[in-house]
Amino acid sequence: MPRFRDTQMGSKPSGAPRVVEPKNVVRMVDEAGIGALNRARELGICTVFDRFVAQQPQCGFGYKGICCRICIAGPCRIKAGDGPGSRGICGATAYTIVARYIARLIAGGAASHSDHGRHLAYVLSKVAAGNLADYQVTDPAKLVWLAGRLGLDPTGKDHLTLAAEVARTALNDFSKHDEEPCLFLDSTITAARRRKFDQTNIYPRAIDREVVNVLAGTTMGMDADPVNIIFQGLRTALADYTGMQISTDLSDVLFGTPQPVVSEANLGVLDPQQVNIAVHGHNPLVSLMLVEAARKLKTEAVAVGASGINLVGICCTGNEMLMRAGVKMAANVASQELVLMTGVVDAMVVDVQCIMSSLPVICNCFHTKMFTTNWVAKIPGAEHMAFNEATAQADAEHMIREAIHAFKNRDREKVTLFEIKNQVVAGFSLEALYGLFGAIDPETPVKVLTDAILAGKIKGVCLFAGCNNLKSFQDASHLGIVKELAKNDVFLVATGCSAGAFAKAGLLNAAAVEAYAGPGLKAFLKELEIANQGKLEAGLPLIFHMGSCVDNVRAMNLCTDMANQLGVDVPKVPFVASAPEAMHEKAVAIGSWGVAMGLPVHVGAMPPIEGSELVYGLTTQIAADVFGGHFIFEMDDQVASEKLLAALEYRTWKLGVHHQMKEKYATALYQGY
Ligand code: BF8
Ligand code: SF4
Repeated sequence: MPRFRDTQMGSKPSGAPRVVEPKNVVRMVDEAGIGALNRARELGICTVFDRFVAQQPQCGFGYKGICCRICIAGPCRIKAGDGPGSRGICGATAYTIVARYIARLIAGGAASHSDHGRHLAYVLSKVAAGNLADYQVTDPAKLVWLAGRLGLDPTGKDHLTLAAEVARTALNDFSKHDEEPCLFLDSTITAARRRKFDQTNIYPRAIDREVVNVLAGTTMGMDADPVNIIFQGLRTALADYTGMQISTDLSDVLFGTPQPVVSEANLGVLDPQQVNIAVHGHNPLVSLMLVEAARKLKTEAVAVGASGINLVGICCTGNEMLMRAGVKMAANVASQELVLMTGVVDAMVVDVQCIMSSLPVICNCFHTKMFTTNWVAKIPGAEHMAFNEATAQADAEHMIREAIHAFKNRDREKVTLFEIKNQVVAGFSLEALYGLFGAIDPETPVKVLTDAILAGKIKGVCLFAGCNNLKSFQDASHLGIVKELAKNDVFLVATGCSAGAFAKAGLLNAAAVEAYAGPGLKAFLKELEIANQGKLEAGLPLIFHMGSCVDNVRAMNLCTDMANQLGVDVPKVPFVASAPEAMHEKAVAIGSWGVAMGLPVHVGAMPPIEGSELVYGLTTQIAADVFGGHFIFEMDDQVASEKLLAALEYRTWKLGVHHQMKEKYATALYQGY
C-alpha cells in the first residue's frame, strides 16, 4: 500500500453505508430520470429500481463471497471460524472460495469483451476477402499504422491484403497454441510491464486459453491456493485487455477513428415528431449499420407523417454511435428501461451485453417493437431479427421500416416527455486527443500532458469507467467524485456508463469547465483551446469522453505513452482510475488489468471479497508491492476522492524526487516504484 500523506488512510473502506437508503425506490439524482420513474410507477410498470429494493437485504454470504455453487454438492457457505462449518463440503476454505469466484468473474468479463473483438475480427477478415459488401475499411490510415504497430510490414500491400493480415493476427491472439506474446497486448505496453508480466508468470498465451484455464483451475477439487488463483485471474484479466484492444483497434479500422463531435444527451433527446429508435448494447457492427440505414430511409418516415428518424443510444453502443456519428445519447445502464416511459420509442434494437431482460415486457406496455439481433443474446418476448453481416444493410433497413410502421401505432395518450437534455462534446480517441495536444507540440503530443503534470499545473489523470450499481443512487458517485477531482485540477477522461452519467448531467461540455474546473485545469484547457482556435465549434469539455467500455484501452494507451515519455514504468505515472458504480463482470476484469498494469483503481461498490482477509489484502496491498497498482474499495465519495488525489500526489511527488536525484547525481532516472 503506498504511503499516503494522510497516514489515517488505510486499505479498508470508511464506515459509509454499503447500500444507500435500501428502501428508497427513487435511487437516482437525474431529474429527467426521476420524472420517468414516477411515470413508470403511475403506469404500474416495474423497473430495476423496484427490483433493487425488492432484493434488499441481499445475502450476506454472497456479499462477502463465501457462498460457493461451483459443484452440485453445494451451495456451501462458510458459517463458522473453525470446525466443519468453516469449510465447504469439499474442504474449500473461505480464501479459496473468494478467490475462485473473483477469478471466474474476470473470466466472464474477458469472455464478453473478447467475443465482441472476435466478431469484429471475423468481419474484417471477410471484408478483406471481398465477402461482405456492407462493411469496408473506413480508416486505411489507422489500418496501416496498426499493421506497423503489430510488426507487419505494410510496404507494397494494398489495404485489403493488410486488413487480412491484421485480422489474422487478431484471431491468432485468441487461439494460438504457443507461448509467444499476444501481439495486441505486447505492442501496447511498456518494456518494464512486459518483464513484470513474464516474471510473475501472468503473461497471457492466448485469450481463449486463459478463459478456459481459469474455469478449469477453479472447478471442484482444483486450485485451492488463493494467491495462485488470483494470479491466474490476473492473467485472464490481461487476456481481457487483449480482447478490448482488438475491439477498439478493429472498430476504428472498420468504422473510423473518432474525432471531436458535438451532440446531446438525456431523455430530452427523444423527439415526439420523429420515428425514435433506441439502440442498446455494445458492438458497432449493428448500431453503425442502423445509422446509415436511418439516413437512407428518412423519406419513408416522412411519408408516414414523421419529421425524420431519430436514433438514440443506450449504454456502450450508444457511446460507439456518439463517438463516430454524433448520435444522441438517451441513457446509461440503469435508466435503459426509463427511455421507454416517454411512449415515443417506436423500436428498440439490442445486440449484446448489459441488456435487461425486462425490456420486452415494458415494450409491450407501449407500441414499441423490440428486436434482439445476436444469437447469443435472445430475450423472451422480443422479436429475434438474426443480424447477418452478409445482409447487414438490408437487415438494418428492415428494422427501421418496422419502427416506421410502429410509429403509426403510437398511442398519443401515453406520450410523456421529460425534456431535459445537455450538450455533449465527445469523440476523443487517443488520436483526437493527440490532435489537440499536437497543436502545441506536434512532435510529441503526449509531452503537453506530462509537462503540465511535472510543472504542477495539473495533478495527473483520472479515468472514470464502469457501470451503474444501485447500491448507491444512480450516477451520484460518478458526479460527486468527478467534481471533486476537477476542482483539484485533475485531467479527466471517461468511458462507458460513467461517460453516460457525465453526458446526461451536462459535464461533457465547456460550460462545465467554467462551473467545476480548478484554476490549474481551467488554465490547461484554455491553453489547449487557444492552440486549437477555429477547430472546435463548442470548446473543450471538462471530461474527455474516450468511448465505450472496450475503449478503456484508449485511456491505458495514453497512460503507457505517458510512462514512455516520462522514462518510467506505469506505476510511477500520476494516473488513477475510478469505477464508482462498478457492477458487471467486465468491470471486474477491467479493474483487475488496471491493477496489473500498475494503476490505483478505485471501486465504489464492494466486490464479493471481504470473506477473505487474505484475498482482500492481496488486491489492496500486496498488489501494490508486486505490480505497483492496487484496488481502493471505498463507498464514500469524499473519502474516495481524497484517496484518489493522495495516490496522484504521491506519484507526482515521487516522480519529482527521482527527477531531482537524477539531475543532482547525473544518473539515469531511478526505475523502481
Ligand atoms: O460495457 S459500463 S453497465 S454498458 S459493463 Fe455495461 Fe458497465 Fe455500462 Fe458497456 Ni461497461
Ligand atoms: Fe461446496 Fe466445494 Fe462444491 Fe464449492 S466446490 S459447492 S465448496 S463442495
